[in-house]
Amino acid sequence: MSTTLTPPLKKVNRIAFEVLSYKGAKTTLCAGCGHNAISERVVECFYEMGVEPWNVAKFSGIGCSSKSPAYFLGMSHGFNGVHGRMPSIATGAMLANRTVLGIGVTGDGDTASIGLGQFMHLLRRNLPFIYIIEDNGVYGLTKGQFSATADLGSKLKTGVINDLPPFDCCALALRCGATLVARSFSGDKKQLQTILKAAIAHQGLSVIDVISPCTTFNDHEGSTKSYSYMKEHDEILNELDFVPFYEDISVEIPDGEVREVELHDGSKLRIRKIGRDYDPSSKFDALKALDEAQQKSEVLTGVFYIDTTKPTFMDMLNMEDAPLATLPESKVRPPKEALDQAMEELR
Ligand SMILES: Cc1ncc(C[n+]2csc(CCOP(=O)(O)OP(=O)(O)O)c2C)c(N)n1
Ligand code: SF4
Ligand SMILES: [Mg+2]
Repeated sequence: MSTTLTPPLKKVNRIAFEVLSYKGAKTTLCAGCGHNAISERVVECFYEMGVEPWNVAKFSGIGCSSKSPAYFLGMSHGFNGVHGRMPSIATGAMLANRTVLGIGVTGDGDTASIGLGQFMHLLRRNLPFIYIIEDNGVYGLTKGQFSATADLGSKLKTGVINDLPPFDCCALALRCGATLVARSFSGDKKQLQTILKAAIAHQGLSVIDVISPCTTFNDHEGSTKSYSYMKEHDEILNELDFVPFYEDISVEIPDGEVREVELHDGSKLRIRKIGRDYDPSSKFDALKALDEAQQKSEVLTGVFYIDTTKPTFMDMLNMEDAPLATLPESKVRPPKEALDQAMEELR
């Protein structure tokens, strides 16, 4: 007697893809590196949100962190730029095709040291883009020198003490124009997932600074970016919940305690304050909270600021919806009369 075995049903997301379709190459980073945990969160979030991987473009610069896009979304487009120059490449690409979802992964050196100028200009523009800083306070790839986010007084393995104050990438992002600003820790799976999903749904520039310990060069006693330091000093600002647009969950929200922010695609980010009075639509509150935390040597994590109303760079430039490469010549090339007129004016 023969029995027919039914193969087990494969788990798929809302666009019928398995999680495998969201993975990339096998990582070559060190065991325990925080960057690996962030790649895993990216895979999970893009899978769970049902993002079409072929409609995603990944960007990075140079560093261990900047190698990460190779380890997720293997079916997506990717561009690995020069050290610190990812923002201008990403800006050009996103302008050329506003139908793709852009995600950049960078390091604290890539962003706050060599790439600071590029980062600042990206912040001004509210480009719809997810900008993840994998922040370990050192240049991991070149063997662990201090970066510009290293805290004053923190110590290298060699005993060298950092005598310069750090740039706080979230404070810069708040001051200069990003519309979703958050900090998380690579070891906080739920918080990082929620922030990433909100960033996927947000139409504007999301800056996510993720403290991501470098197990090889900056995970020792005296480091302020180590796993043990984060365990003791992670101060969570708010509890976060993400309700995607395709799950119609209506829950009574108690007045005043939870703020619900509706994102561009109809998803909702629910922000519940913990302890202190805090308004995530106030840059002033956010900067004050960051300053206070720094004075107490705490690492504040959570969503600091969100604004869903500010026009994006594409809106400001009045860009076409269609990718520029698909526009007919009649649209991209000025007619002969326009050129003749310009020449006439130059006479
Ligand atoms: C123009 C240029 N300058 C310097 C370097 C050397 N370099 C490569 S990666 C890096 C720093 C990487 O640090 P970070 O961005 O924090 O990434 P991590 O390796 O810590 O993840 C440096 C200085 C380079 N590749 N190119
Ligand atoms: S050197 Fe540090 S940052 Fe680079 S892969 Fe190893 S642990 Fe990660
Ligand atoms: Mg680094």
